[in-house]
Order: sequence, then C-alpha cells, then structure tokens
Amino acid sequence: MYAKLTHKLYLLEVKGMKVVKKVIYSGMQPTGVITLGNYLGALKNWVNLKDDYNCIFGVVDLHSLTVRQEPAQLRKQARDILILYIAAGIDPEENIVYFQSHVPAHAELAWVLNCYTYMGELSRMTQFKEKSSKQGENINAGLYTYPTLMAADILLYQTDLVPVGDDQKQHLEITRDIAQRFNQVYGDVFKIPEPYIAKSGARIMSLQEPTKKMSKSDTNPNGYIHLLDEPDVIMKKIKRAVTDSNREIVYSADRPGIKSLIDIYQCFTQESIETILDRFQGKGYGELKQAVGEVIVEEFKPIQNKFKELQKDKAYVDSLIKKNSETANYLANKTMRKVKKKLGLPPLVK
Ligand code: ATP
Ligand code: LTN
Repeated sequence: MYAKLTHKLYLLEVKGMKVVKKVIYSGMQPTGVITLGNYLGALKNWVNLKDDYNCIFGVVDLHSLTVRQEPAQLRKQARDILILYIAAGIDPEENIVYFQSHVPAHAELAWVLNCYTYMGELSRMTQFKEKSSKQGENINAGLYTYPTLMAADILLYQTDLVPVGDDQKQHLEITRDIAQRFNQVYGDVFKIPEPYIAKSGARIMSLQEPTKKMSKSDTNPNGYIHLLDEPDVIMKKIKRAVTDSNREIVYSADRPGIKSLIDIYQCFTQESIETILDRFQGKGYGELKQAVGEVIVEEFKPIQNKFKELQKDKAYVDSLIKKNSETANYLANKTMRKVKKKLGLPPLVK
C-alpha cells in the first residue's frame, strides 16, 4: 500500500536510507479561520523553513475539542485550514499536511505521556490558567491535559524543530521535560525538540485590545484579521484598530496600539523599525493604517486565490488527505511501536 506514496520523507525510509533533513512539526487548531497572528507567528515561518526540513503540519482537531465546537462548522474549519496550509505555500507532495484525528497514535501516546507528567506541571501552564478563567463552567480535563497531547504530536515524529508563536513556548518546555524524563527511564526513545520562535511576528496583538494577543476564537471579529477576509474588510478592520489620542508615530511599549501596527508592517516589509519610523515621520495614524492594510491585502490575495481554486477541486484535496494521513500514520506508528515495547506492553500476536 505504501509503495504508492510519493513523499520524499517516506521514500527515503522505504529505501532504508538515512533521512538527512531534520524534521519540523507544527499545528493549528481548527477553532476558526487562520488569523493574521497565526499567519505571522506560525504559517509564514513554516513556508520559509519548508525547503530545508522535512515538514509535518497537523490540523490539530482533537485539541480544538477542549472548547465546545459545532460539528458541521468544525468539519468545515478543519478542511479549510488544511487547504490554507497548501494555499500559503506548503507542498503536500513533499511535506505532510493532515488531520490529527486521522492518526490514532496521537491520542494513544498522549495517554502514555499523561502517566509521565505531573499535576503540578500542568497546573503551572499559563494557557490553562487563562482558558479556564475564560471558559466558566467548562473547565474540562482535556483543557488541563492539552500539553500532553501536544507533546505527543511533536514526539511521535521524532521532531527536531517546532516553529510556533511566543504563546506556545511553555508548552514546548514541558514537552522537552516529559521527553527527557521518559528517555531517562527507557533510553533514547524520543528526539528532544527545539522551539523556533521568530523574532518578529511571534506575538501579534488584538486590534481592539492591543495588550492582548490576537486570537482566532475572539468573540469580537474586529480584534482579528482572517486570512480569508476580503480586502475591504481587512482595510476596515485596520482602520478601526484601537490606537491612542496622540498624533505622532512612535514605537514605544506605552503606545501599544500604534506599536502593534508598526510591528505588523515590519513583518510584511522586513524593513527595520528605524526605516519605517523615517518613512512615516510627520505623517498621521491614518496614513500608517492605510499602508498596513495594503501590505496585508497584497500578501493575502494570492493565498486567497489559490484557496478558492483548491476548494473547488474536491477530488484532488481528498486524494491528498488520504495519502498524507497514510504517511503520517506510518511514521507515528513506528514511534508508537517502540514506546509500547519499551514500556513492556504485551506484543500483538499475529
Ligand atoms: P485559539 O484562539 O482557538 O486559542 P489561536 O488563534 O491562539 O487559537 P492556535 O491554533 O492555538 O491559535 O495556534 C496556532 C499557531 O499560531 C501557534 O503556533 C501559535 O503560537 C500561533 N499564534 C496564535 N496566536 C498568535 C498571535 N497572536 N501572534 C503570533 N502567533 C500566534
Ligand atoms: N497548542 C498549539 C497548537 C498545537 C501545536 C502542536 C503546535 C497543537 N499541537 C504541536 C506545535 C506543535 C497552539 O497553538 N495552541
């Protein structure tokens, strides 16, 4: 069955050759459409790194169940995110894009790792504290053990590097701790992954509350920009972005709204902050906002066009989903077999 697969990563395995490229793993939850924050903090970096690594990008649908989802909407959002990965420039023939729930080993390894993770460690996670304070009644066990499922995602693929936004740093640290703890008992089972957090774009702020991170599950749509927002919507949201009552364009932590707009502009143009400040010297907030909106629209346009094209080609996308999940299962099961053997779980009888 696997002989038909064309992934470079997989073919090297079959031929018994050493995989020379290092492995990258990352993922996004299908809790909404990819935002400008997800794009600059994660997806754009994935695309930049993709040629130098063997990349595996999951749509982490099991993670999104920690918050109540409407089934039909979840199904659509998950597929749209997978298509957006491809539309943004990830090559599904070369790299792996797949749904986490299509690879049962994720949930299986997460259970094992739960038994090697301490309550105290999980209680210290900032994301858990923030989300449980927001979610009122629904502080479920999944929200608490979210980091062990994330550790399973990463460790299953013997990952070297994990490109994420700044908010995931703590989850990467706990992943490394769990892997090291496991390896100490059972030998070299897991590769210890390194985080990759780019200097710019690692924390894009909400357009309405510029001291909070932009989040795709924000209840106020003016707080985020979607990768699929139409140009006029993007321009409108940027123009409505909260700034302050000053007029001069300065880059300072006590002017978070305007600082955040300059940061976004910098991510797209790759210019230094000094160059940007020079360019807008003597100009007003309106002009800066216009320029920020335009660079976003320009970069998103080809991605949106490719997305629409791919969305129409159901058979092609379905074939990619099938092929990619087979490869992901093959790789994940390899690690899972090793884990079970090391733990002393009884082997299958054929
Ligand atoms: P949710 O709102 O449902 O918690 P989210 O928008 O925070 O979702 P995730 O799917 O959890 O997004 O994260 C996907 C990736 O995007 C992660 O690597 C995360 O670090 C990154 N990311 C999320 N928000 C931002 C942000 N505001 N700035 C930069 N990177 C971000
Ligand atoms: N927890 C991440 C999403 C995520 C992830 C991963 C990122 C789940 N599994 C593995 C990198 C690697 C978040 O952004 N909330």
